[in-house]
Amino acid sequence: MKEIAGNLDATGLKMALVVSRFNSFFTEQLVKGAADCFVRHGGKEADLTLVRVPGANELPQVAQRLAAAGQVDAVIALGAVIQGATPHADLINGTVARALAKIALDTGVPVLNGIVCALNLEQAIERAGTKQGNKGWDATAAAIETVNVLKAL
Ligand code: INI
Repeated sequence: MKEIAGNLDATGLKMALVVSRFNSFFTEQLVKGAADCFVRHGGKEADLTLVRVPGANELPQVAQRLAAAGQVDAVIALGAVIQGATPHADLINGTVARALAKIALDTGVPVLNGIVCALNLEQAIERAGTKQGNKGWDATAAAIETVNVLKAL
């Protein structure tokens, strides 16, 4: 059996982070986690581009522009949607997740969903650098692996 897998080497890769200002208490932690992951895996901080948008709903449009421009190997969308803060949380999560996945398929550029979807503040805290890790870090590791597995195909 021939097995193909992507490694976690970010050397020479360029990535864009798109981050929402909404719930910035959490999303800024996701940016830190994403940059830390990228650099720890051999990427250069100078090869990261950070783009800010108002909220999670705006992530797909900017992610689409960045992916279609072809200047980066992957786009990582970072946000935090917390239930209770809005009755629209489920709608935002579903709509944005589907849109990000479509952009990846339409452009061929990996677009990672690094959005914390939490039922409450405690869950959000757990996913932004405490008990459950850091969703920005996880999405970046997945981005590196996905870029490399596509290169290996
Ligand atoms: N945006 C978020 O990123 N997280 C949220 O929890 C959130 N809530 O709760 O409403 C949120 N709303 C704003 C939304 O993403 C858009 O910016 C806004 O609707 C304008 O399009």
